[in-house]
Amino acid sequence: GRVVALCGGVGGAKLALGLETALGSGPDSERLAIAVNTGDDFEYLGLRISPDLDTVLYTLAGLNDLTRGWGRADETWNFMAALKELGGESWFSLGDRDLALHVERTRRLQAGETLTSIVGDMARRTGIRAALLPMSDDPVRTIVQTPDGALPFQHYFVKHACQPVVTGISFAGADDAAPNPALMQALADPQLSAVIVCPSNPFLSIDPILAVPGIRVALQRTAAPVIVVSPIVGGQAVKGPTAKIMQELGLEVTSQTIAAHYAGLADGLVIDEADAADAATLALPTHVTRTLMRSHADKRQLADAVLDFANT
Ligand code: FO1
Ligand code: CA
Repeated sequence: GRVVALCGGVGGAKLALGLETALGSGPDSERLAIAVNTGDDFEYLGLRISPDLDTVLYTLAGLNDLTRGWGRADETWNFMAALKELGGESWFSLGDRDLALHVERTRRLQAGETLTSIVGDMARRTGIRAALLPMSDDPVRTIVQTPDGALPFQHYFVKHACQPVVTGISFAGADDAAPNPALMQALADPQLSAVIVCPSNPFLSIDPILAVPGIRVALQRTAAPVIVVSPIVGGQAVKGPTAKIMQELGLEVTSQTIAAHYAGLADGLVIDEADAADAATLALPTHVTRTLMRSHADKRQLADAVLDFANT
């Protein structure tokens, strides 16, 4: 059957790579569709920036930078340095190689092509077998509420380095966005065997996907099991501002909070060995395994465990 993965940036991309390896070696290599958050997207220097799509693209293509967690490996920064000397905006860094993708994507968008078509073509050209699907071709923008007002996501995340207290999160444009048609088709496919929610931030990376009209309902309707991989390990978030934001929103950083967040949607939860004690108190079927993904073998191991759990 087919598998749909919902995914944000780094953590999600790692499992997406594991899933592609696990599924791609079989006879049917077009089995994996990856729905990617575009709520982090914004316009900068006249260019369309799509951080999560690019993290997934670069990770699956083997081009990603491992230490930064975003952008390309073997990157140089001449463009940014020259721009800064000229007094240009430079709080958000685009590497020289990364710039090529941004210029080409923006040109094609301006020529009227959809984001889905552009990403699909770039994925093919970089040797990716899975279908990379932006959650929507329409603009959805994650907005972070703070005591000093609303901030577009990248302003909160990069310009303000996640310092402001988060009092709420909203997804501008979501109500009017159409879900990606290829995603809706994959979710309605009778051959669908599992939906995997990758260990991405539930509030910042997965909620925007679920906010696009039609996607949540499609996940509820499918007969395929919806399996959530918790981004919590040992009562801490693996990466990024997840734990800080959860605390600011008054949520405990536990598997219970993750389970409650996906109540009515998830059929199973995968949690880390470090949180094994939580399993007994969770209302959902739970599978305990190692969820940290450092090596390629880790990614493949988690992918195999999640797919096995989904099929039991
Ligand atoms: N993150 C940073 O912390 N600083 C940057 O200058 C930066 C530039 C950047 C450029 C392209 C891109 O695709 C991602 C970039 N990111 C940067 C990461 C981005 O803010 C995050 O990956 C996400 O939006 C959070 O998931
Ligand atoms: Ca269901």
